[in-house]
Amino acid sequence: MAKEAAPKVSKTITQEELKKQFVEMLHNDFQTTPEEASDQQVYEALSRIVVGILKAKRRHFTVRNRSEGKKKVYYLSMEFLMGRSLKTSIYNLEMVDETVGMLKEFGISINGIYEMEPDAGLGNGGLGRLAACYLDALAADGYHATGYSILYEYGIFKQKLDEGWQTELPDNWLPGGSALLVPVPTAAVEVRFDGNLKEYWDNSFHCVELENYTSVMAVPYDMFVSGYDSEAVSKLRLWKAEVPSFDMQRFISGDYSKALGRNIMSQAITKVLYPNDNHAEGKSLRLRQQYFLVAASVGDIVNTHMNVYGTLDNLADKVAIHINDTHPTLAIPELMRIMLDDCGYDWDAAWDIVTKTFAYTNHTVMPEALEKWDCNLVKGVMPRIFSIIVEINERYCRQLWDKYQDQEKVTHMSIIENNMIKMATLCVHACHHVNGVAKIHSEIIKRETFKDEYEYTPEKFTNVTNGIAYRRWLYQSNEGLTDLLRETIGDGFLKDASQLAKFRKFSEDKSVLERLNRIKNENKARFAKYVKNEYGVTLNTDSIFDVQVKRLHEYKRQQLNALNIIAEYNYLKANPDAPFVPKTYIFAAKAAPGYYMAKQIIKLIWNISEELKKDPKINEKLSVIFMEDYCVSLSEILMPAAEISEQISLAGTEASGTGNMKLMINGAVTLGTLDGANVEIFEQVGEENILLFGMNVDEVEAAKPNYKAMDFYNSNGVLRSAVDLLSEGINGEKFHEIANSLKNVDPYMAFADFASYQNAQRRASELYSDRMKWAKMSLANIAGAGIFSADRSVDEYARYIWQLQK
Ligand code: 26Q
Repeated sequence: MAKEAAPKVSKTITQEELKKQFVEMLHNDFQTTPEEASDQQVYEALSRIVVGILKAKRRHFTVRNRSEGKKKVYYLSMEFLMGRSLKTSIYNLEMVDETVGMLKEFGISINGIYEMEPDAGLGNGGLGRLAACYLDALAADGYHATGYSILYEYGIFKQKLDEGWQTELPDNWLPGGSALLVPVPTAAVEVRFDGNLKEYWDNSFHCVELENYTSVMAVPYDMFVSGYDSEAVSKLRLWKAEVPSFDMQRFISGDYSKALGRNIMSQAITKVLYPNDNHAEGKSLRLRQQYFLVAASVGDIVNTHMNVYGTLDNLADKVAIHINDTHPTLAIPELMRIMLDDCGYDWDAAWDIVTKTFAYTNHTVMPEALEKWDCNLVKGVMPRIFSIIVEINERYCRQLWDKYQDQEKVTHMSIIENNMIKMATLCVHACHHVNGVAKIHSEIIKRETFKDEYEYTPEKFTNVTNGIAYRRWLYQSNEGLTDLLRETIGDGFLKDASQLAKFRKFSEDKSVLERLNRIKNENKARFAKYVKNEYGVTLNTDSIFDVQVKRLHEYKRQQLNALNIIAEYNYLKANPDAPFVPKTYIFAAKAAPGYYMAKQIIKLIWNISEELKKDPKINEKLSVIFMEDYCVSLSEILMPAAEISEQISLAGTEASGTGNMKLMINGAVTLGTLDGANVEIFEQVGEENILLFGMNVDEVEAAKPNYKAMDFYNSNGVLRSAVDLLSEGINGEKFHEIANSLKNVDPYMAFADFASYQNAQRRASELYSDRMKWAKMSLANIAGAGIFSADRSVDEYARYIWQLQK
């Protein structure tokens, strides 16, 4: 094997300097010493030092970019699922050795310190984690980027299982999480809600003013994300709602309850993250959250731009604003409002600049996730924004009429239909680019979701396949594999993921393949130890670790996985001594609290797990574990131990998926459908290194109109027995609703793919029996994972959508 990797010397800070700052910080801010300090205090002191370094580095970077007049990108998202930051910052700043060494001098182990940091769970799943990955990648690539979101007091709920039933506990993350936040009260922005519009003419100027509004202050708290081996630092600005001051005027005038009510309403805005994933709930508080985010952010963008350039005329040349799904759509009419009402632009001039500034990413084709807002609600909560949307729509409909002269078509394409505002339609009309998040998804949105819009403005539509901040799941989480890669292909892959392809050369190298197996075994053992500590459950580390971790949703088909496990259980009961490659099925998933069927499916999986435990002979070969509270930190322990990556959504439903990429880069083999980014994983590894099954999109489309689940049920005895067991009871609980839904109304066609899924599972077991062969597949996956780097994704956005210079 090739050279030992040379130790890196930090460009950021020396061990001596770090030690000096650490001792001083503990002394001055915590009145303690390194020897006496608690882990909590060490974590806080270290975090503050790191934040100080990042903040200075960002300032330096900003000053340089400004002096060069470079274009910046602002990424607006209701979610940033950051997870932990301290470790990432220390790795990205390349000060690992210095920090570990310094703490060692005081007998402190760094791993315990990392554990003190709570996850910043300011997101639900894929969309929120993607935003977090992109901040990392933007910095790594050297782009000037700012993310904007909300400082939710409570992030995504903590999941506990009570006999398999999901319960939700509040995620009170701020006590520990605030060590990484920098408040900037001087940059607070006022946001106005409610009220009524007053229109008048002043010297032939049409003026619009809001009266009797409720004022809420948006106070920024900044988080910094360093790029790996880069001068750039991304900033995430999180807005907290604060009431300016108590409305004494209203109180004195006798309107007590209104004064108090508005106060309470204002503070509620940033209280909690909505826990729905791929489901848009039209609640008034959610609408306020969305407007709060965009009004504060656009206000801040405009202030910053005006300070530098003194005009908005060149906004589109210097600023790109990205809208992460439709949730921040109101930024579009908000910028129009500022240009029209505050800056005196005429409509056409303002619209020209706005439409050159915004771009939009679609993340889903699920109809229930496409946002629509009731006109009356929008009119009440933000009257001026509503009137601007109406005007945008009227002008758009006139254009459509001119082109098509087809009333039905115009009505259908209109932004407002049946008294509802269709946010995606507004985005597509106002943005210069619209992209999907994987090749297949970008085709589907052109063909279906935005069919008419694509025909009208085809040039807007493009694809940017998702990517991940891969260093987090490889360099930071899988030490063994990182070492092997450094020894075989050098450490260029840490900065340039495409270099992972060099690893392919070793696909016939027996010693490398054996080493890969050893690394996987070590990671499995480490994970098993974690499971033993947390759950008291012993995992069979000689079994295949088969992993399905993602939000619980029927379209993701955890129920299909469960059905196959039941079928395997039935088989083992009937054939206790038949040869069987042992398997451990690992699940983790949060369900939206109001999603009844999702909670039933969690209960089912938990019950299967318990049922299997009753027969030790079976359990040795077949076991299930449902891990509670899936979050970014848990994924970091789990991914390195995974061998099979379950990506089994019905083709055409999962926009991309990103867990598939995290598992792949850790050497897991995808067992999946041709859906989302699985299609591109297949392109990278070839059919011998992926386990495909099920219908493709065209087959789904053809089969759907006449889908009769019962035909599959009646003709497949193995399937029938598994489904019947749902109704008969598993571990003492009957799952009639799941059974009935699968038999009668299942839009995700689980039965149709069942036989093919079983077949893929069998192939997996066969291949695994030859561990060298499996290691080769694993290697092909690691070597093919390079294109799924967020560094690559972000570079495509920068070049083809935002037109940024490095
Ligand atoms: C909307 C309105 C009101 C309340 C909630 C929502 C809401 C919140 C979150 C709607 C959707 C989401 C999340 C969507 C999401 O995570 N989509 C995933 O995005 C990933 C990144 O592109 C893809 O990889 C996944 O395929 C896609 O499901």
